[in-house]
Amino acid sequence: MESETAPNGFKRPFPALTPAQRYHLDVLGYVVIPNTLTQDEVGRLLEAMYRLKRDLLASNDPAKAVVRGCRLSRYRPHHLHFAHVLETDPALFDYLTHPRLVGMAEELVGGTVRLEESEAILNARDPEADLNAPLRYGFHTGTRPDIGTYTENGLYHCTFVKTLTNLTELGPEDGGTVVIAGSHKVRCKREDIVACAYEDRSLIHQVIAPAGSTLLFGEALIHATGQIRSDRERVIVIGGYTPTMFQAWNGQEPSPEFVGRTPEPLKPLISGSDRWRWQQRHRSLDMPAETGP
Ligand SMILES: O=C(O)CCC(=O)C(=O)O
Repeated sequence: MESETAPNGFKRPFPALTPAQRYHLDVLGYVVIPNTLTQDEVGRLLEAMYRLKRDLLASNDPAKAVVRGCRLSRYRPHHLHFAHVLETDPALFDYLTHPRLVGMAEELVGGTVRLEESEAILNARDPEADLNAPLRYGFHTGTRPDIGTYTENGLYHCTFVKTLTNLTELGPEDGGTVVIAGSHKVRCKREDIVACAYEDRSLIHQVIAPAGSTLLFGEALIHATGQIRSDRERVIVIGGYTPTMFQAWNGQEPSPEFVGRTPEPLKPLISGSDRWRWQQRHRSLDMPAETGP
């Protein structure tokens, strides 16, 4: 298998998924790849996230504070949602430009990508949640099957893709992301699909994975934050990727200074500078995954 080595030398695997992982992604709309990060990478990222949390909460008004380009888009004592973590720490930059993870995103997009957003969530059990009530989730999507998805070589592709990596272990009670399996292809009203999933809860799949594992999915899949029922805090880091001609999420465009400091081979990924020079690339199901150097 040959790698995508752009003239600028940023090498990532193609395809990044094994045929079985790709099939899982096609059928269910997501795949969880265990242990994509080493323990050292997870440790560096956790340190960076705890430092960022400390620095943001040290401000007089954490809901409005901006630290190293990052702000809290959701601020409740048990749930912090960080927007634009890209510029906050080299560990986050390394995560968002991780060749294997970018390769996974490119495989699902079907071509070269730009970073569209960089986020993180640090959450714990909601002290007000009634753990005996039937579970309800904040189900949502970032695109729709008839707008943001297409088929090539018989395989599903999506133009808005996320990699969610958990830095803490996720057991069944630890609030891993939940998804409605198969909803990435169903062209029906979202509320109707959600109603079906509440009626047959086997359709709701939850991430259970060791720390350092990555959930890959396209944003047409209906998904939500899971419910934490344990005493364990959850920390996840999120990369959003789109074709190169798309825009970054509102308020998540990298600063010109940061782009200026970014190594040349990674600039198109970080800044979207390739714009309409999008290079499409589609695998077939039988291609084995390219394993890294
Ligand atoms: O908290 C989670 O696990 C879900 C995050 C999410 O909904 C998203 O990144 O779009």
